[in-house]
Amino acid sequence: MALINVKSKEVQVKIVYYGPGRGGKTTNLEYINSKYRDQIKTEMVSLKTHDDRTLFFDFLPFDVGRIKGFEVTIQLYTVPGQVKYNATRRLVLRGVDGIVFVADVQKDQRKKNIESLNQLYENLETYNLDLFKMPLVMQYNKIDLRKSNIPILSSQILQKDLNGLLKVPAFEASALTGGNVIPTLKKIISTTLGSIQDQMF
Ligand SMILES: Nc1nc2c(ncn2[C@@H]2O[C@H](COP(=O)(O)OP(=O)(O)OP(=O)(O)O)[C@@H](O)[C@H]2O)c(=O)[nH]1
Ligand SMILES: [Mg+2]
Repeated sequence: MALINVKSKEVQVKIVYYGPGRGGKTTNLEYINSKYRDQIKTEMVSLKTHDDRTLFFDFLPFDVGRIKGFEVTIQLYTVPGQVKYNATRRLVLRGVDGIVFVADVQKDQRKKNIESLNQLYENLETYNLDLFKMPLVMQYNKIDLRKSNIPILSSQILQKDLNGLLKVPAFEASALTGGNVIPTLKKIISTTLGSIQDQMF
């Protein structure tokens, strides 16, 4: 549940970009950071390893203005996707209000996407949260590779693997070029705020 300060009329909403290592979560936030400078009050915080992998999380606060008299700040986080960091992933999910699942469309990442989604389900369970009730958007990232000779998964396969049961909004995207990064963000913000409003008012 979002952090609501009734006295100062502020709401802090936590959205987490989750998915397998090297899928493009940090690149999503970097693109958002570069496009929405005036809505971002502070610097993007990145805690990374020497080779640019996320070590703990990336953090980007995003101001969306007032809703029903409340000043709403969206806090965007990424998790470290490397398999060994599950304890950290679970920690970052604490208090989550909405999730973007960033899948990697490369064919050789098929199993990793599925494993990561299954682990997300389990990690949420430890907080008594149900993935099926969570505001969620799927992003099939690196779609620009279609133009290369790297084999990629079809959207039918991705939908079947990852979204067959969940049936949430899904976007093909390229965080590298910015394709569909902002539509993904807008969708998760509107879904999450909708769900918070239902709980608040
Ligand atoms: N071709 C292509 N490469 C991408 C895209 N998005 C990210 N990458 C590349 O994939 C690599 C990993 O991207 P990151 O954003 O660091 O991935 P991550 O999900 O944050 O990875 P972890 O922090 O390890 O979990 C980088 O070399 C990016 O430039 C994309 O849309 N297309
Ligand atoms: Mg990262």
